[in-house]
Amino acid sequence: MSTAPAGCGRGWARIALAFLLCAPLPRTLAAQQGEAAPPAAAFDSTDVMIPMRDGVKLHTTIFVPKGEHAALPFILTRTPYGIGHASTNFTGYYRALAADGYIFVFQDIRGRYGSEGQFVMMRPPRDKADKSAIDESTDTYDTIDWLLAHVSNNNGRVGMLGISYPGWLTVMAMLDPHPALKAVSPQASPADMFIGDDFHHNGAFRLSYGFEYAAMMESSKENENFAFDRYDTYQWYLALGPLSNVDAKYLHGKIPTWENFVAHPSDDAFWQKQAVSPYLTSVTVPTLNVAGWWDQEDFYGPIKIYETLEQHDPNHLNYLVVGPWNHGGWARMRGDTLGEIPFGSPTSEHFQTAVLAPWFAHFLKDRGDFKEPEALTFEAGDGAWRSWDAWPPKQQTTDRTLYVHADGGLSFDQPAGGNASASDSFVSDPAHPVPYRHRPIQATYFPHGSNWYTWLVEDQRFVDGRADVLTWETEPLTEDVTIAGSITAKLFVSTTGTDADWVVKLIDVYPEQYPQDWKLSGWELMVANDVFRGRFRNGFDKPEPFTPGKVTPITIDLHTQDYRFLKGHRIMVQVQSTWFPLIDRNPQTFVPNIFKASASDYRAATERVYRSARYPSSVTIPVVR
Ligand code: PG9
Repeated sequence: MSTAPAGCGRGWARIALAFLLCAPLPRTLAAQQGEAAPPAAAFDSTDVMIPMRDGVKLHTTIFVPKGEHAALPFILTRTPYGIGHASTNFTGYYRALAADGYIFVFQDIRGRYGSEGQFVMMRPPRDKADKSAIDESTDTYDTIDWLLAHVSNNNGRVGMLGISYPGWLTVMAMLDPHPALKAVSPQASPADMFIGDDFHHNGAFRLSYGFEYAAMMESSKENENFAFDRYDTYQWYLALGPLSNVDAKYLHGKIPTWENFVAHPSDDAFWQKQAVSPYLTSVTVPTLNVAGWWDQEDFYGPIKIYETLEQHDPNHLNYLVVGPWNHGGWARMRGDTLGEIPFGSPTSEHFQTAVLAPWFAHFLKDRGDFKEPEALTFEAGDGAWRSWDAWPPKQQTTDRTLYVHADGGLSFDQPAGGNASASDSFVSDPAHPVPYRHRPIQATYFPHGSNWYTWLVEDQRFVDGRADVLTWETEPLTEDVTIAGSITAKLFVSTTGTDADWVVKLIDVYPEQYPQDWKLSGWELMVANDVFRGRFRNGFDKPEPFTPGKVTPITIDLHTQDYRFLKGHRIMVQVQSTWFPLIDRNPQTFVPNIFKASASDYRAATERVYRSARYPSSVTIPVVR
């Protein structure tokens, strides 16, 4: 290999340590967890600075298995988080691949850690009319070109994978793929930062994540967590007051991503240029999309990317796997539990050894043991993997609608009766927002432990008794109800304010007596959820005030799920208007830009959810026949 070593300092040592765990091993859980790690000497590693077409050099580490071997394919991961960090996080996952023999390549993207150039958060694809333009796609192309020419004994094929930002970088590589890129696995990649991923959901700003992530990424070239002066960030964000205080008190205009949040409060050209769907007009490379049902960061994205590619897949190269995982859980944990919820088997190990490794081996090494269905999903509640010929399934389900009723009832019966204004209501007070998870709410990346990673599976009883959370539930189910596919809430609402958020949660309520696992007795597990910022009900680029008191329909996409509500459990629906500080507080008074609202704009309002024959609020679920 003719390379230019860039030094073997602290970074190199971290990576080498990580790769103690990435050498070939038998692909069994016992081997992954129990056996001593093979020596670092299993790989020759080299640090290089790879030149891009504009002269910027990107810091890259290459790990070649030692000893005699046939020509090997590359597995490439590009990351903004520091290549030592990426590889240490992904230990088990890379180990499953290493068992097959690959040349592993990790790269710091432009402007991050050891690489030159300028970092741009989610740099949009370049304007192809500008021949000198660069983007993450050209950087990947140039990297692959260099690897093929400079690393000896490669087989001319490259696979690429990554989770979240590195997943999105994988999607970018697919746009103009290098001819040697033969298989990709974008995992938990965001698709649209205004509609469904890290920064906003349905136009509602993800305050804690957006603020903390932007500050972490743009305060320095390396990750640097914002220093909160409190453990419970619920209090910190409440004390912050209106969002204009973020710059006034803390960021002082120095964090470009925060400035973009403020400058683009609607789904304008800024967000649309960055959203990936319009660029996904063909499946250029075999693609294994991966998502987790309880991904606290990017669940919308991977499903959207799969569904968009699926419209352009005549050669059947586009696949989907969804398991009972949080963000990246398929790579980082056994996957037999998430928080307190058991799944009955080590689902991550299954993914790593029975799906991921055979997938890459098939496309990069011509290995024949590849039997991947179109879509493979883990049906939680039941604890079984299911194969589908389409996702969401087209044939196997019937849409059934659960309606909310008086006295907290929920059933498949449509409401009857002549009183159109039958409804339930609550006062939503921005001064006392509903916490999204139980307090104390540690910072997202709090180094001494944060419940962020498992909040989606927390027991929702922590909001029981709050007067600003509406709850409806079925009688105990007399038979299992299995859902597979898309879930949609349709609310008929009114507000005494002129703007409002609507949060809908679909919940599995365990029986009060649950001897299989007593601590789960009565547990309220969110199966689907999302928030909708009411001003965007007629278009995410068209914010409009509510007319106070006027009944208004709102449709909320609760995404897809594969879940079995077991006999004896109940199905619950909850509605609330705050989810803090996950979502910033809606002032409930319409203002042109919430980032510029003043403290006096934040006012309590009465929110009403109708449940009459004329205005039947409901959640529609795809029930497996
Ligand atoms: N969820 C993270 C992220 C991805 C893309 C943009 C912003 C944040 C991540 O885990 O990489």
